[in-house]
Amino acid sequence: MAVDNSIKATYDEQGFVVVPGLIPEEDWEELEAACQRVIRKTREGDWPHRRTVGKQFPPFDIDNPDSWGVQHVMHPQLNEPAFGKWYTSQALLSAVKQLLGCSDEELQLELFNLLINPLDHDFALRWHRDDVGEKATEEEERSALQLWHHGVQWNAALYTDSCLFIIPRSHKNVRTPEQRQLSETLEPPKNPMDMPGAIQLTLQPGETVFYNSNILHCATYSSKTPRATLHGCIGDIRGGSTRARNVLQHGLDWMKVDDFRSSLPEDWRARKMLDNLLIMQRNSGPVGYSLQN
Ligand SMILES: O=C(O)CCC(=O)C(=O)O
Ligand SMILES: [Fe+2]
Repeated sequence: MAVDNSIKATYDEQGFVVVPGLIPEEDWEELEAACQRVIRKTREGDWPHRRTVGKQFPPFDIDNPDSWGVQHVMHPQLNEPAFGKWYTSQALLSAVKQLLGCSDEELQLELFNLLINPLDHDFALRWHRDDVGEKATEEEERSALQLWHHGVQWNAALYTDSCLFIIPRSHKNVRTPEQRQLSETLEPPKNPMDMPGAIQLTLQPGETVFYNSNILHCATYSSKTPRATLHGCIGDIRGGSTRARNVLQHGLDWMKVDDFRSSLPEDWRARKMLDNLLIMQRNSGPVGYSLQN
């Protein structure tokens, strides 16, 4: 029997897979410079769309000046074409299509943010699945996991990044009683490695981890360790509106404006991806939020 070495086999089995080399050498400098500019704007208070220390999940507020993420890096007001160029690049989309098992026409443009180190406070996210509430019953958890096959999320590190902890294979399994107990409050863990089955992921510069965003995961952010990690997701329209809440809770109305469309690379696929997102947006009512904040 042929051994299946594809990234998809690992991704399906483990719920994540690490892939090197998706940021082409010749684009690195441009992308890193764009990251540095948007990080500076965010820290200086010139970019309002940010992940605020003190808030783990959307909606983010403005209560703390310190930030752990820059939201909406493809927003035309940031005027940084390097982000849209990479988000729609051949290497990245070819990995995404492999993982989703879908065609170019079925790709759906979704979120693209940048995860950064806070400057003045360490911060952490509790153990969670991105779109399944912490109090979900075993039955609710099982049915949510069964329909989560139409999108993939990734972290692509520009600098060595050890922030993310995950429980391999937990994208297919409901929580054990012990895992449930350690993930049903809003408190981040004192030590993520106390969670049964947890591993800490370390990405070297240029490595990308693709993960099922409903895998159990958490993260710790040290103000001492520089982080610039490209954090995005792409869907597959065969999922219909299953991803609407997860994606639209971040506030994507700005994607409706022509300025955004015309800022995307001159590529039919980028436009088609946007059209697919806009269709999902039109077909969805108010989505609320996935997790308590
Ligand atoms: O910081 C990370 O790598 C994970 C972020 C995360 O889990 C989230 O935004 O839901
Ligand atoms: Fe998450």
